[in-house]
Amino acid sequence: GDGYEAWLQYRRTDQGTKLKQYAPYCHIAAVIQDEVMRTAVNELSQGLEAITGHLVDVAETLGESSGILLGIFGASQAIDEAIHADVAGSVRTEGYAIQFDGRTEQIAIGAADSAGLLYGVFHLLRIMAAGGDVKSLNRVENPVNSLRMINQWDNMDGSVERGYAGSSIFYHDNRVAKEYQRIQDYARLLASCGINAIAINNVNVHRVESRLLTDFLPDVTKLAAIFRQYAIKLYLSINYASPMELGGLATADPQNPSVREWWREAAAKVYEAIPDFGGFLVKADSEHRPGPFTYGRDHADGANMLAEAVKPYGGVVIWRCFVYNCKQDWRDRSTDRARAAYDHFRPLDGRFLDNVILQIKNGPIDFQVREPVSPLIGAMPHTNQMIEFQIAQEYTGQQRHVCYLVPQWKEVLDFDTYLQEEGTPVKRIVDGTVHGNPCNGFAAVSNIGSDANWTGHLLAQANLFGYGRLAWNPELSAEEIAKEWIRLTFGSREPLFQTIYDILMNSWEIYESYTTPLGVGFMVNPDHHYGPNVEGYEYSPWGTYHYADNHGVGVDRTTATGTGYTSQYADANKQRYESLATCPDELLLFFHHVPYTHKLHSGKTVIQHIYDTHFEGAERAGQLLAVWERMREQLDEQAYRQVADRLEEQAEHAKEWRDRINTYFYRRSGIPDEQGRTIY
Ligand code: BDP
Repeated sequence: GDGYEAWLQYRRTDQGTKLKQYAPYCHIAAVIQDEVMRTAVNELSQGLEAITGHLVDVAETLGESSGILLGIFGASQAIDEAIHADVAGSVRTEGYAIQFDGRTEQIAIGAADSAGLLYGVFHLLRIMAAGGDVKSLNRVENPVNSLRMINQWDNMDGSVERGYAGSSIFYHDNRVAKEYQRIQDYARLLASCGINAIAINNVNVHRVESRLLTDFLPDVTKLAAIFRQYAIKLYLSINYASPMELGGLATADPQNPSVREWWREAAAKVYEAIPDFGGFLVKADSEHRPGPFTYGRDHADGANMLAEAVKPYGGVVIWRCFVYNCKQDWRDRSTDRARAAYDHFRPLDGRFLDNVILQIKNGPIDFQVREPVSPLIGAMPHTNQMIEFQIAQEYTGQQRHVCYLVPQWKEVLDFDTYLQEEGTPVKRIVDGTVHGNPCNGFAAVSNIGSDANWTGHLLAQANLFGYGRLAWNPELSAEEIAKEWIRLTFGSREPLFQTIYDILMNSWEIYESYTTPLGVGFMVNPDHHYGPNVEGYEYSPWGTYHYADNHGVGVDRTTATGTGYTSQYADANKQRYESLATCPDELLLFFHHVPYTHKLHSGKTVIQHIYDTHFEGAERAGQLLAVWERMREQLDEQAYRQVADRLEEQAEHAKEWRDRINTYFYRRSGIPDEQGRTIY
């Protein structure tokens, strides 16, 4: 097919055994209490019909019959009988228990709320769609993170900022789209992997999008209703200057009473229309966006004003920490962009209201193929924080190259911050356990658009799926998630299964090897960020440099001789990055400026490492195409073509990367390749 069904194809289990195995479950018992529960029951019956080819009946009870029982603890007697009170007691908000009873041949899914039932249904369908065993089911699942959010960077003109999969499914021609089916299908995809929140417009809010809060509120209300059916809360990105742009006020100063009143009224109207509205997402004082700085106020002043406005309704303000001086002077090495988020926000710890959450990008700069973990994460014990990832592959091949990002996110989540002691990983900060903050979780920039297969590159669907699964449970491995996604999307036939698995699992390493070396970052074309550009940002005011000259390359961010960035980490990490002896190779040029002849821990010199990885990376990119071509017979033509076209482009483009980067460093260093390969 065209990929539209993504991982929810519920492919008919072709083997007779499986068909037989699942046939007894074509009876569902549920007393539908609300619309989310209705969604769960519909999903389950449609899924079962697709998988088994049998008609499914839905009734209020099962009686003696085999089947599937859905219910909310305390509200369904059947569920309370089927699932022991101790088990039920361990199920928390949005969680579920799922269990098979051999005596009655019934599968029971019990939850504390209807969202939990929906997640339980998707769990069961994941197993059945992959032909798994249901008779051993006996588990409790609770989401590790309470907020599992998606950020759309969609604009009302229909474009998507950093969108690589067509245009917006939410807007066109400066209107909210009426293609509700598509939006509902998206909600379903998101819910199926555990997402429970969405901000539906770009963090860069232009004048027209500001009006989502006012003139377009009736349309937003419709969208909220669609997402509500899937237990997903809707949020809006807001424009800090709205009191001026929409309200005609002379200022947006957060201390000004009329400004505060304007926001209170705006919030009241939104909540009147959408009582379960999530809240506001804010990019302020960043990349030319308005914010409290204009009025001599700080981010706490700015965020708290909005937080007060949504507080009476249980709303939150998600305030982004992507704040830096985008007009800095490249000669001024004391203004290191990597330092900015920490320098701006750390001093404000304790000043934010408890319904403000700071949203922090995973790295200190900007979603590069390799960055250290942002030192701000965990560094504000008295402030709610959440982590921001980018599913959209802005700097990782723009969904024209394959790059499975889950392994990268896993490294970030497992990173030990040492903020309390050894064993204080990012995932425990983000889930709220380390500092005991009430609000926390994951956000990520979506990678979907109007393309039939949602993500442009079919294999990029794995990133959306993987993000949701990881937000639900960061303990899942990148390997497990990849396998799950492949099974659901392509089935488990060999050698196709293993081939796709290998492509995904190697893809990040391959992409990194032919692009920017050793953590230096940003050797991309300005503006659109696709493809190599050796000095595109080197002398621009955006603060993202490699400082390559004839002697060496890399940014000295040490405290001893550089920008002092390393001091933002807890001591163990500071020491590790500060010293050449312990700084990991893959981040060397992020932290140090070294001569080309510097020896890495791998034993290679920096320059030889650059040559070797670039030659190998481009070659491996070519092999991806070759292995895919061998899978032709096993795939349907559309799926085959979609991926083959992209891999072809990747193979060609990887050569361009190789040649541009190698030539640049060859000319800079004057050191030839040890292996005598031709450098163009
Ligand atoms: C950068 C993008 C830019 C976004 C910005 C952000 O290039 O388009 O607006 O991040 O996160 O990665 O606000």
